[in-house]
Amino acid sequence: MRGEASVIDQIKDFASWFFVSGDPLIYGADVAIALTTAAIIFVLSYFGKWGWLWREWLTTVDHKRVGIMYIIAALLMLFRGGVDALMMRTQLVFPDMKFLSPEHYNEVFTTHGVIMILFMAMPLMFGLFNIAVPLQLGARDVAFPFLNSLSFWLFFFGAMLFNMSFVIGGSPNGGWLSYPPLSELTGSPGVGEDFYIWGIQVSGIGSLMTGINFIVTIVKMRAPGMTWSRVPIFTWSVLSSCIAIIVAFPVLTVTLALLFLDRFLGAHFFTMDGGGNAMMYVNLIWMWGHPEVYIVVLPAFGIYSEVVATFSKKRLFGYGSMVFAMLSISIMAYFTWLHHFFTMGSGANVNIFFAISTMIIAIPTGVKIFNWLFTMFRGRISFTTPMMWTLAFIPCFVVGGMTGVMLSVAPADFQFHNSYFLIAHFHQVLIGGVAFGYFAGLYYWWPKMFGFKLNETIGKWAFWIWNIGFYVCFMPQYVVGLDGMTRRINSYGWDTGWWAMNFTSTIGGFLMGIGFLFQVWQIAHSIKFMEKDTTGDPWGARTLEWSIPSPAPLYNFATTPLVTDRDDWWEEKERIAAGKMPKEKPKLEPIHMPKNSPIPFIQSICWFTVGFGLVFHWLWIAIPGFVGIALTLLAHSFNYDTDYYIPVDEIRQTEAKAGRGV
Ligand code: HEM
Ligand SMILES: [Cu+2]
Repeated sequence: MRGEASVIDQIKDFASWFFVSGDPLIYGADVAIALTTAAIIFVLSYFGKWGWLWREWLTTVDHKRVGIMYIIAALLMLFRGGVDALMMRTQLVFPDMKFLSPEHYNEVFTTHGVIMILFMAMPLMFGLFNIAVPLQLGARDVAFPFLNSLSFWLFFFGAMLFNMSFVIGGSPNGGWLSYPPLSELTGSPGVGEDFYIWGIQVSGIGSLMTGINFIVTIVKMRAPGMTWSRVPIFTWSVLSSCIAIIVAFPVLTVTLALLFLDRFLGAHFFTMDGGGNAMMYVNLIWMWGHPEVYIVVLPAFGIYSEVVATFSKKRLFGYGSMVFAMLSISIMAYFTWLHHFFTMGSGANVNIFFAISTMIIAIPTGVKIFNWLFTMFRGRISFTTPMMWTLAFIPCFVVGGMTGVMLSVAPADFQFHNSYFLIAHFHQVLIGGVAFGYFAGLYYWWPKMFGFKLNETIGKWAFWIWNIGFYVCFMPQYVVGLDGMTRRINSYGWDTGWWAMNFTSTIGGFLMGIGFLFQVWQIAHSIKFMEKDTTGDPWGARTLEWSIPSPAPLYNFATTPLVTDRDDWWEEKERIAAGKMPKEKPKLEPIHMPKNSPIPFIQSICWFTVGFGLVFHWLWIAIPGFVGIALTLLAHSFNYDTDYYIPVDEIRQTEAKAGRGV
C-alpha cells in the first residue's frame, strides 16, 4: 500500500512542478486551450477537412499560402500579446491592486515584448513579403519554395514552444532580451529562460533562411527588363531589411547558444564568476536587437511608399533617394547599438560616438518623410483605409523619432533611462511605424490574397478607435516618465501623483483593444458580405502584382511579363488609355512548378521536440528529435521528385475562368 501512495505522490509532485498552477488566469488559459483544440478537431472532423488541410496548407510550398499562414499566426499572436498588454495596464490602474504579483508582472512584460516583436511583427512582415514580393517581381515563386515553407514552420513551432511556457514549466521573466545574470541559472532557476532560448532559436533559424531566400529571390528572379532602377520600392525595402537580417540573426543565434551553454553545461560566458562577463551579453544581444527594430520598420517604409504613390495617383517622389535612404539605414543600424546602455559605464568617448551615430540615422528617415509629403503634394488623394493608416503614421513617427533623438543625447539618457518616457517612445515607433504600416499593407494587399476588399466603413471605425486609443495611451506615459516613473514596475505609491496619468493610459490601451476587435469584426463581416474583385486591380495601382487576377492563380503569371518601366503596370494602363496597343505577350508555355512536401512540417516538429527536450534536460526526448531532423534532411536530399509542369490547356482554362483571354 505504501508503495502505491508514494507513486501517486510522485505523480502529484511531478504534475505540480510540470504544470503551472495556482493562478485563476492560468486555469482560464488551460480551459481556453483545451476548448480551442477540441473545437478545431471537431470542426475539421465534422466537415471532413483533415485531408484538405494537409494537402492544401500544411504541406504547401506556394508563397501566397505560406504568406497567408504567416499572417493568420501573427494576428493570433497580436491577440495574445495584446491581452498581456491589457493585463499590465489593468494592474497599473490601481497601484495596490493584487491582480498581477511582481513575479507574474515580470513574466507578462517579458512574454509581451518577445511575442510582439518576434512572433507578431516578424511573421506579419514575412507574411507580407511572401504575398507581395514574388508578384511584384513578376516571378512564379520565391527562389527556394521548399526552404520558404520550412522557414514558416520553424517560426510556427518556435512560437508554439515559447507560448507553451505559459502553462507548462513556467514563463521566462528576464525581460524581452533576457539579460544575465537574471537569465542565468542563479537568477532564473526555472525552465522559463530555456523556453525563451529555444523558442527564439528555432524560429530565428527560420528568419535567417527567409532573409537569404528573399535576397536571392530579388537578385535572381526579377522579370526580364526589371533593372534595379525599376524594382518596386516595397521590394527594395524588403531587400534592405533582409540584408540586415542575414547579418543580425547569426549574432542572435550565437548569443543564445552561449547563454544556453551557461545554463545547460555550467559554462561561464556571461556569469558573474568563473571569468564570465555579463556586459558581453548586453553588447551581443543589442548588436542583433538594434538592427532588429530597423528590420521590422524598413518594410513598413516600403509599404507606405507604395500606398502613398497608389492613392495619390502619382509616381513616388525621390525614388532614388528612398532606395539610398533605406540601404544606408540597414547599414547604419549596426553602429548604434550601444545607445541602449549609455548608463552602463562605457565612458564618455564611446557614448559620444554612439550618440552621434544615432542622431545621424534620423537624417535618411527625415528624407523619406519629405519624399512622402512631396508625393502627396498636388496628387489626387483618395482616403482609403491603407492611405489613412499611412497618413496617421507620419505625425506619429515624427514625434516618436524626435523623442528617440532626445533619448540619444547620452547625458539626458541618464535621466530618461528605463523610465516610462522610453516605453512611450518605443511604442510610438513600433506601433505608429511598424504596426500601422503592416495594417496598411494588410488592407492594401488583402484583395490580392483573397479576391475581395475589406469593408471600408468598419475599417475606418477601427482606424479612429486605434488612433485615439494610441494617443490616449502613450502621451501620458511621456509625462509620468519625465516625472520619474520607471518601467517594469507593477506598483507605485499613491503619493507619487502618477495615478491620473496611468489611469488615462489604461483607458487608451483598452481603446486600442476595442480597435482590434473592430478589425476582427471587419474581417468577419467582409468574409460574409464580400464583394468580389473581378478586376484584379481594385485600387488602380501601379506595380505588376495588380496586372494579374485576384486572388492570384497558382502560377501567378500566365506568361512572364516583360518590364519596360518603373511602375510598369501603371504605364501599361496609360498606354492602353491613350489608345496604343498593349504590350505583346509571349505564347503560353507549360509552367514549371515545385511540388508540395510534408518535410518542412515534420522537420519543424522535430525541432520543437529537440527544444522541448532540452528545456527540461530530457535527452530521451531531445535525441529522437535530432534523429528526426537528420532523417528528414536525408529524405529530402534523396527526393528527386520535386517538381512538375502545368500544361498549357490548364493555364488557358484557369485564365478564362478569371475572365482573361490568352
Ligand atoms: C497594443 C498596445 C500596447 C500596449 C497597451 C502595450 C503596453 C505595454 C506595457 C504596459 C509594457 C510594460 C511596461 C513596463 O512595465 O515596463 C510594454 C512593454 C513592451 N512592449 Fe508593449 N504594448 C502594446 C503594443 C506593443 C507592440 C505592438 C510592440 C512591438 C511590436 C510592443 C513591444 C513591447 C516591448 C518590446 C516591451 C518591453 C518588454 C520588456 O520590458 O522586456 N508593445 N508594453
Ligand atoms: Cu537602438
